[in-house]
Amino acid sequence: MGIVNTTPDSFSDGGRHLALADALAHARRLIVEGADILDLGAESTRPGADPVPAEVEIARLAPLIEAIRAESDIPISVDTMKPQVARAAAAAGASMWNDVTALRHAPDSLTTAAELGCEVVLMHMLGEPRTMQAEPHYDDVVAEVAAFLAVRAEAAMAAGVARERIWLDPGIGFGKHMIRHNLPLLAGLDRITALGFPVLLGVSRKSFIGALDGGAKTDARLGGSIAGALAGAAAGVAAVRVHDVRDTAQALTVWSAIAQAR
Ligand code: HH2
Repeated sequence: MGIVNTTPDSFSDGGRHLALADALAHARRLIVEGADILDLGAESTRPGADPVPAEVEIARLAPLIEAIRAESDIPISVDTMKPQVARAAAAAGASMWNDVTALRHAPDSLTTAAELGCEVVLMHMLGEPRTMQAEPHYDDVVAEVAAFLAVRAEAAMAAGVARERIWLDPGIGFGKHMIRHNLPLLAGLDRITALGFPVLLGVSRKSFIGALDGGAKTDARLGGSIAGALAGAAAGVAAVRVHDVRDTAQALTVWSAIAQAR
């Protein structure tokens, strides 16, 4: 899954693809590089990010979705917590709703997902983006994240979302201590895949990579991002959400060729 952030403030690429033409050029590049899904976001979820009004999100996303749709049938996911935005995105041609709040943000999130009939990504986050990195605490991070995701999947199904449309995501970096929580979660991913839903994993350029590698900045985290993607592949995740599609796709191709030769 290739990331297209049409935001002024995303943590690693904010401002680079805010204009429609730039975002479209980036989407085209990711398709050529081997993305199987595009994930479009118009509101940063980085710690401390300011909320974006729904109309602004829609104004950034709908023309971009329509432009991509006009030239490609690649599945389009939209990274938003707002049902109005998910609706507008679906009308423009998106088929997947990636919600970092696991359909908890608005009272009509669950029913909207059911009504749209789209695929949904339910991600784990402790707290909300503005405050999530303030002293997160878990007794057993893998068990708690898995239990949360199982409960949200049940809630989605109870609201009418078809089981086969549900994806789960442990939410690396969302209300997790960089080392104490993210690493056990990555080591315990098989307990998330064991829940029986496709799992999406997002490690690309995240802070724990810098924490492990002498403070490496966002644009110097490709090696760590690929290491995380391969850890996900080894645990059986269905997709990895990445900024650097070409290098990640190559790593996954070689990794799976070796796995098949075993
Ligand atoms: N991570 C980010 C945003 N959305 N969605 C899912 N399902 N999983 C993730 O791990 C995830 C996500 C953060 O990355 P990015 O989009 O690059 O930054 P920002 O939120 O600042 O736009």
